[in-house]
Amino acid sequence: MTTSDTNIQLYLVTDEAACLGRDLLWVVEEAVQGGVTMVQLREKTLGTRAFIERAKRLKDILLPYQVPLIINDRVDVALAADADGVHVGQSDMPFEILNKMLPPEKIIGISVENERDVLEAEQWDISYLGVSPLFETPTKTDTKVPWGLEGLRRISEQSKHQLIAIGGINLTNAGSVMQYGASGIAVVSAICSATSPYETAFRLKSMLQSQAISD
Ligand code: TZP
Ligand code: MG
Repeated sequence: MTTSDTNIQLYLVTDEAACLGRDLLWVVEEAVQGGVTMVQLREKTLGTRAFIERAKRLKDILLPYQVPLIINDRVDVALAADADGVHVGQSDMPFEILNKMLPPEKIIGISVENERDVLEAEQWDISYLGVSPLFETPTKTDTKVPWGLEGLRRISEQSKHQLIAIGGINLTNAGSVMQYGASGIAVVSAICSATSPYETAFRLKSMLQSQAISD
């Protein structure tokens, strides 16, 4: 199995602020039991040591479920916690350097915000492209212009990579996102802020699976 075969169908990106005061690790485990296939630990305020500690605890939780742990932005934290990979944006560590720093089996995901980013990423052996943002979202307001469903379709016609759409995706629109060429969806609030993260992950997963079967 190469990293590009990784099952990223239902990707949970964490945000403690979206968890309605509940413990983030509890929310993640519920979601994984419901069907999440990959988790990205995204921490913008933790110090390095606390970030590593949290990553290690999350890794211990995810291990029995065989769900990969991806670290947002911080290759040093990913290496320290022996996480399964790193997700970077366009202003983070450049791919060529990241690729040298990480062992070859690690997953690397990159956000693409415009057509130029997509073209550039075609030359790289990356695990997936994060199509960011697909729709406007209150969870992240410093984003570029949303791709929209037609933008997603355009990328899917050009790119060899798995496409994971992120931004404003929920139970209502997840089905159409898949119809427009995504191989998976990444969500924050749809799961972190759900009354039952388990139930919502389960319903999202069932929807994605039925979509895959009808293809
Ligand atoms: N990157 C692009 S949009 C986004 C990130 C981290 C936030 C997505 O949050 P939500 O709640 O799923 O719209
Ligand atoms: Mg980043």
